Amino acid sequence: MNKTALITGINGQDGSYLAEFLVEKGYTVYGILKRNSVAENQTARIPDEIFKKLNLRYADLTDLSSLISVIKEAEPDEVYNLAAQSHVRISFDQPLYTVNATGIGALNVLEAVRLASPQSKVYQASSSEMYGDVIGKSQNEKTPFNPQSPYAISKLFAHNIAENYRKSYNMFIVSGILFNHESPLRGEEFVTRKIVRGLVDIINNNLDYLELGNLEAKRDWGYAKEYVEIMWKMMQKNKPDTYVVSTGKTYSIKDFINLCINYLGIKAKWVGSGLNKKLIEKKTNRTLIKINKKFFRPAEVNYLKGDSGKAKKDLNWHSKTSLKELVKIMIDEELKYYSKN
Ligand code: NAP
Ligand code: G4F
Repeated sequence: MNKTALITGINGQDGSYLAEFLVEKGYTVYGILKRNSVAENQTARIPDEIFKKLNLRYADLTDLSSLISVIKEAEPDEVYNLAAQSHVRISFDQPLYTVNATGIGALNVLEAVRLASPQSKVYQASSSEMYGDVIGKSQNEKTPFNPQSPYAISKLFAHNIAENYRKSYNMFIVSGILFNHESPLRGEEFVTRKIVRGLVDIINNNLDYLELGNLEAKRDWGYAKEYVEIMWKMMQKNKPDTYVVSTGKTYSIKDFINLCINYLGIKAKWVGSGLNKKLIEKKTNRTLIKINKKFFRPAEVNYLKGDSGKAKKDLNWHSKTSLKELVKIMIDEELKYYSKN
């Protein structure tokens, strides 16, 4: 195939899966790392045999000249812009950095491509968080956006400027509005991985109890490994477009916990309400999960459920992994990791 791809955010969850996917397709893969990235020398997320084949360079989304240098060197056919300050709660603590990295950073990628390699195709990682306080039962490409956090507002700026560059400069820029997607590679500070890791720590007596925020919010959770394939599929179309990617099913954080404790064989019951809600193990009366208001957000996104009918029709794509299967994948991997360390 002999194609070259550049991935920003290559050491994140999606970047790691995408790097593996593209190397296996025969791509030459470049990736950018920040100076203090965890993956400077190696990353637990990328298998050794794939890591050896990557061309990693230092660059930062907030530094246009570094992006131009890498793009000039790589001359990529495809640029996947996956880098971002991607944590919604942290975007309230670091709003200026988030706008700079996640919003202006995406514009820097577009400008670097426009100036140094305008024929390169670009994928912009847009997010279902842009829907925010949603109107309607499910969200598709025509649903209005109503963002609720500095992160979502930054992503909406990036999404809009990407669509604007597509039109204004006739550049090949696709935008994937991906709903939440999880995996064993998910950062430990996101709720699904935090729950899986926490429960496995508790059953191994390494943690007394887990503290969480709002358990009533609902999310449409898919499997990250499947979602990187559709990023690539969008880039292979003749014309650039915008697509929603989702499972079409929604579950609360509490539903996710219930699936986890069932899979782990923990017999427990929910007691109390609001900030006093707790998960108690039946046999021992021990508290497994408590609520701590520090994990609530100043503004919450209560409900997300995607409609990816357009992706199904145009890209022949649908998600295959149910949430129950995803829970199994994540817990099995966590237990494996635990037994090794
Ligand atoms: P992730 O694990 O948080 O990865 C983000 C990556 O961006 C990390 O590798 C991080 O590097 C890098 N990064 C952060 N700031 C940077 C900067 N200033 N310059 C260069 N690199 C920087 O996120 P993910 O879950 O893989 O998601 C990938 C993309 O899709 C993100 O843009 C996210 O916002 C978006 N998205 C994710 C989801 C989801 O459910 N996962 C859904 C919709 C959209 P370090 O680790 O070295 O800091
Ligand atoms: O796992 P989360 O932090 O993901 P969130 O906020 O939905 O954002 C993720 O998905 C977006 C796509 O919609 C991406 F764009 C974004 O980059 C990121 O990958 O939180 C999910 C829900 C929230 O409602 C939150 O309030 O879980 C709730 N939650 C309850 N307790 C918690 C906690 N979230 C976290 N992170 N930690 C808790 O203790």
